[in-house]
Parts: sequence; structure tokens; C-alpha cells
Amino acid sequence: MKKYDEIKTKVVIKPLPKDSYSLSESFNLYLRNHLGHFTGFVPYYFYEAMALAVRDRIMTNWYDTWDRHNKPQTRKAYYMSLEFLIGRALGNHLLNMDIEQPTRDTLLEFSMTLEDVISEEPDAGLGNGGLGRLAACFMDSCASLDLPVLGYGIRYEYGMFKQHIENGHQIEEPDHWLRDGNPWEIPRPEFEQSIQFGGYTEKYHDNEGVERVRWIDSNDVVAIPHDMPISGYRNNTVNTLRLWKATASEVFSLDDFNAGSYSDAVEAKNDAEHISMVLYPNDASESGKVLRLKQQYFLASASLQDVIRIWERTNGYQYDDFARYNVFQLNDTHPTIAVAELMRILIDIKKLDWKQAWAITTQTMAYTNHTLLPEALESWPTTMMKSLLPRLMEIIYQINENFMHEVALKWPGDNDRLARMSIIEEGNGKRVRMAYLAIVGSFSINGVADLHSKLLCTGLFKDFYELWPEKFNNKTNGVTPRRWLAHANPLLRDFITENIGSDWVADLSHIKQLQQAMHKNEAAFMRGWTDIKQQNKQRLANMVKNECGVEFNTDALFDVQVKRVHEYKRQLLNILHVIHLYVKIKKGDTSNWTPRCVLIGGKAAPGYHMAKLIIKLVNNVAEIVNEDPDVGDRLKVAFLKNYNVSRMEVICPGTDLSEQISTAGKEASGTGNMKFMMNGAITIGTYDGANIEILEAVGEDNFFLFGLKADEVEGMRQNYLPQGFIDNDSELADVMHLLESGHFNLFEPHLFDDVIAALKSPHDPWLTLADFRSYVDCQMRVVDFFQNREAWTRASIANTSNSGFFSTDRTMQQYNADIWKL
Ligand code: KUQ
Repeated sequence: MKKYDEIKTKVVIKPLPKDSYSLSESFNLYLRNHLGHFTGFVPYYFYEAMALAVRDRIMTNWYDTWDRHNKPQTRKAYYMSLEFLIGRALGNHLLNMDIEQPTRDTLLEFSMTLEDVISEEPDAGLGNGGLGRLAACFMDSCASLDLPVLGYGIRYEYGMFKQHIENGHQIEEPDHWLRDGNPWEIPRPEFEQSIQFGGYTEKYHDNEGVERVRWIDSNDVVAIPHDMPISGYRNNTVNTLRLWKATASEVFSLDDFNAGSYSDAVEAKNDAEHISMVLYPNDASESGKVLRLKQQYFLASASLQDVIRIWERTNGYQYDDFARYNVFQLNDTHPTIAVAELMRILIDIKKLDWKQAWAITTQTMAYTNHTLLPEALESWPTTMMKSLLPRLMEIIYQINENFMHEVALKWPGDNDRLARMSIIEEGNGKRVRMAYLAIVGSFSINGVADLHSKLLCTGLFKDFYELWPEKFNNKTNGVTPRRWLAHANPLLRDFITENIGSDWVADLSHIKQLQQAMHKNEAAFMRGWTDIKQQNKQRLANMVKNECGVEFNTDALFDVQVKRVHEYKRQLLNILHVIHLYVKIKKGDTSNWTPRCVLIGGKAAPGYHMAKLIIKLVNNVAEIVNEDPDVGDRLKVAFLKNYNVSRMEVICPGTDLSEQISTAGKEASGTGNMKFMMNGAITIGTYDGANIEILEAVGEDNFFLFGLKADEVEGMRQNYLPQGFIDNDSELADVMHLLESGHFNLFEPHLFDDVIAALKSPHDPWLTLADFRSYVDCQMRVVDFFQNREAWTRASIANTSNSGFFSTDRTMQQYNADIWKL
């Protein structure tokens, strides 16, 4: 048989033309020959045929990039993440490959618009929120910068649940996004990997008489890679996102099958396939479920084995310079079991000794922390870890023992410190602290915004920072300007390009030039800017009308808070302000009133009672406010259901005011804040996460800052008396009174008792009432400012023109310069 490489050099695949004639021909072939649709009009098939035609035009670049990035002596990074919140792909590829116009032309033959076809694509919702979307933006930037970075994730059959609202309550519905297939993915069963679970370990002596450990009697699951192309912006680079699907292994099911138990065999198959069945819908909180640990190990093991397979193909069976050419970035602690798994592979399978294996591991692993919230810090019971992953548990104990020696050497006799820093948390029910395993096993540890990284060093990871200060660094998050400006806001994209050329799409630092461009013809520039904002507000208003049945007038201030619903993000503070405005209107205190449309959207984790109650409260307040004839156009409130990536593409261009109002010190970074800023919204926000850096970039005249700072929050906690704030602020008292009177739950008595109790509790961790006055005053400054439309427009332009830093291109360049060194 000929070797693949020999054949490959003979069969040269020519890139397909990208003109509308050729595209139309491909499209028709797919629609009619491949998919078999001659009659009827099912818009989904138009999407599918178009996606396949476009994919054909990605393919040669994909091969070329793969070859180029897999040459020997090419250092590569692997972004390991349990989440990639990609959203739709078609529009993104069209932009990157510059074939939007031929695509429009082709569809015109069928009297279809591109927008109709694009909206047929289901969102790939393989993530919860910011952390998953960040991974997707990183992939986009790495391709656009031609960095050899491979993404590794799980091909969940069901992504983030779909959110419905019934009688104001959140109802979750499964998101079977793969039901009609996925035209973008290429399954590669030839590169399957086997993953072990359960069983036990035993010692044995190998041929050379060396004592070794083997892991036996395990139930094995097979991981099958499915590759998704990640195209770079007009640079012919196509990177790979490799997603693993779990299936039963032949051996696994055949045993039972041969024993005559067909149904047991099928059950085993089901068990295996459950591993990649569904994304855990908890954002910033731990699930603690065995299946979640299985997912984590499944991803880590399959990906590491895959990297080693590729390594051996080009480098043979030597691992001396493995660490020179490979680096793993762990997206939070979720894939951190990779630290122990790489040790296992190198020691048990590749027969390296502990020292060599540890050197390789600690030179290739890098860990990103995304949260300080204690409820989100992962720790697994050692009992669970031992029964599911017996060999990994042994290795973790060994890592910890060595580490404890190191600590004892540096701080002799400091037993408290030993206990504090131990990877194994003692006490009844021992647990493995995954963040500590990640720190001990990595050469780099980073936070995701300046403040967050500082708080890691002074708080959560203080002991570790004292031991290894050189490991700690900051990498402020970003968002990709391709999706979040060029694709989501075509009107502004064309306007910007008319004014400063198109270089900004590939290098957002150029966006600064908007300021000078504006001065050339200020009046026209400002008019253009406001016109576009109005049109984008209309597009958003249409969506709100369709989805919520609420009429948003585009002359009003569009005030938007969309993000996961969580107490620390303080959607409640927003609602208290809405109630305050309602009280004012009812009192007739409406002279010089600025009409405001408040939009709130976001999903609550299905088991998070308080978050779900907040959604219900928003819906009830919206109903009362919107139906009150005294209120009219002065105030509108809508809860937008099923907030996701493609909805954000409509929301952020149409927003005037971006709500980023978390309790200071709690939001690690935030990335929605950056999407809004890029699209010319002005932020009302606390001194938290990346808000701080946004404020510094744009200047305090163009940002509405309010609330306690992180250190003030900690100070206030000692002696927090919410009742005092109510007693000293008649407007807050009015709001609380109305809420407590049951005005928003007239036929559902006591419905909001838990919300009220949480707000009034001296132990409220989010200190919502402490920031009420500052927030309401700040909102008054907002409306004053909005009345002067010219000033507002200037601030809006300032926000977009100063958003250059918040491109993930910059973030990725910093990861590369400081950590990856590709
Ligand atoms: C935790 N932690 C468990 C799924 C997600 C998690 C399961 O990451 C964003 C930040 C944002 C932070 C979010 C995060 N998600 C932390 C999570 O809350 O502030 O912008 C990306 O860094």
C-alpha cells in the first residue's frame, strides 16, 4: 500500500473559485444532488447547501494550514475547554473569506435574502456564558493571527438549554442542535481514542525489572474526534476545533452481547454515550456530579492522547523536547485532571520516570482562573475520584506528597500553611482541590482582568503567590471584532471603513483613527453615527416586539442588561431602579422626563432558585409597568427570553446604555461589557473586572461609574445593616414598600419573600441596598447626559474608538508573548 504522504503529493486539490457563478453551481449541486431536494421550499436546506458550498471553499486552506502547523519543530498550543460557545458559523466564514456578495447573488436566484438563510443555522451553544464565549473568540483570533493553536472540547449532543417563559417563569427545553446534522463538522473515527473508567490498579515488574503500575479491569469508552474549521480573517488560515464524541467501545458491549444479554449491551452503549450528551448548565457554580468528572477526564485524556499521537507521528517515540513544542492552556480548572493524566501517560504508558514526566508536565501546562466565587471552585471527593479514576488518584497523592515536601522546606514547621496549601483538603470527606492541582502542575497562572489577577495574588492564591510569584500573570479578556463589530453591526462596519479604511478589522488598534476622522467633517460624521444607532435600535425594537410583544420607541434610552442571571451580577439592583422610576411616575414626578426602555435577558441555572425568582420578578414588574396607562411611553420593561450568541449580535449594536453592575470584586472580567463598548454603548458600571480597564481606556467623562469599590465592599461586610439604608433613604423605602406590599404579585402572595429577605439580610453577600443610592444618582446623570444628544453621541464615538485594547487579537498576542511563545 502506498503511504498517504506519497499519494498526497500527487493529488493536488485546486482551491474552488469564489465567484457567484461557481458558488451558485456548487450550491445547486448540493441542494439537488447531495441533499436531494428538487421541489418544495424548506429554508433549512438552503442553509445546509450553502454551508456545504462554503465549506468546500475552506477545505484546501484547512489542509494547508494543518500541514504547515504540524511540521516538525513547530511549537503548538492546545486550548482545552469544556465549553466553546460558538454561535452560528455561516456569516462568520462569509466575512472571513470575503464571499458575502456572491452568496447574496446566488440566493437572489431563489428570491431569498442572506439574512433568511443565516438565521436557519442553529446556534452551537456549547457553553454557558462568558467563559465559553471567550474560548470561541480566542479561536477566532488565533486563526486570524495565524497562530498554531488547536481547540479541544466536547461535542455535546445537547448544548445550553433553550429558555421559554411561561407565566413569567423560566422553563428549560433541551437544545438538540445536532438534530438535522452539522454541515461544518468532519468526523474522524480513524483517530479515535480509548478512555478508561473504574477498575483498579496493580503493581508489576516490566521486562527490565522496573516496578510499574497498570490500570486494569476498567470500562472503556471511545472518543471520536469531530473537527470544525475555524477560518481566519482573509488570511487563508483555517485552524481546527476538535470536539470529542463519546461512544461505546466494541469490547465493552460485545462481552454482554455474547453472553446473550442484548439489552445490557445497549445499556452499556447508552452509558458511554451519556458522557458527551449534555452540557452542564451551571455558570460559575459547581455541579459535583460524577458525570461531570467523567466529562472532564474524557476531554483531558482524549486530547492528551491525541497530541501524543500527532507528536509521535512526526517526532518518533522520544519526549525529550516534547515540552519545547507543546503547551496546554487549561480553561479554568474544568480540564485540570489533565495534569495527572499527562503524568499517567508519560509514566505508565511511555515508561518515563517520575522526574522526567513531572518536568514535562510542569513545562507544558498553563492555567487560567476565571472566578473568585467560592461556590465555583471545583473540588472532587477523593472517594469519587478513586473509584472512577483509581490511577489518577494515586498520582495526585504523589504530586501532593512531593509538593508538601517543597512547602515544608521553604516554611519549616508552618503546619497551618501546609494544611492550607495541600491539594487534598482534609476533614470528614477528603476532597481534591482542583485549582491547587492546576497551580502546582502549571508554569503559568493567569487571571482575566487586572483587578481579578491582583485579587488572586492577594486573596485566593496568596500562599501560592508567595511561593512562586513568577508564575502569576494577568491576561485581560477581549472579544473578537470580526463577530462583534464587523458581522453584528454591518452598518457601523461600513461607516467605519468609509472613514478610516478597513485595516481595523484585522487590527483593532486602528479604530482610534475614528477620532481624527470625525474632526474632518464633524456634523456629517455625527449624523451618520446617530442614523446608524437609530437603525440598529429599530432592529432591536423589532426583535423585542416579536419576542416579548413590548413596543420599544427608538427615541427612548435603550438600557440593556443581558448576561447569565446570578445574584452577584445584581439584576435585582436594576429592577429596584425600574421600580423607583415607576414610583416616580405614579407620583407624577415626571417633569423633564427621559423615556427609557429597559431590556433584561439571561438564563438561570435550572437548580438556582434565587436566580429563577429574579426572572419571575422582572417579568411581573414588566407586566405591571407596561400595562399602566399612567406610565405610557415613559418607561417600558421587557424580559427577552433565550438570550444567546445570535441574539447578542442584534442586541449590542442597538444599545445605548450597557449595565455592568456586579458587586465590586465579584465579576472576574466580564466580556459583554466589551461587546457593548465596541458598538458605541456607554457603560453604567461598578469598579469591577474589566469595567475598570474600560473606564481607563475611555475616560471618566464617557463612563458612568458608581458604587462601592472592592476593598470598600469587604469593609462594609463586617457591619452591613441594610435596614439603615432603607431608613435613611425615602426613595429606597418607597421601593421596598411597594415590593413588600405585594404590588407585583397581587395574586401570588409571598412569591417574592425570598428576594425581599435576601435584600434585607445583614448577610447579603452582594450588598445590593448599599449601592442603591449611588446607582440611582448615577442613572440621573445618565438621563441628563442623554438629553444632550450631541454629547451622548460624542461619548458613544469615544467608546468605539477606544475599544482597540479589548480585541482578543491583543489578548492572544499577550498569551503568545508571555506564555505560549509560538
Ligand atoms: C464556571 N467561571 C463553571 C461554567 C463557567 C465560569 C462553569 O468567565 C468569563 C468572565 C466572567 C466570569 C466567567 C466564568 N465562568 C467564571 C464558569 O464570570 O467574569 O468574563 C471569561 O473569563
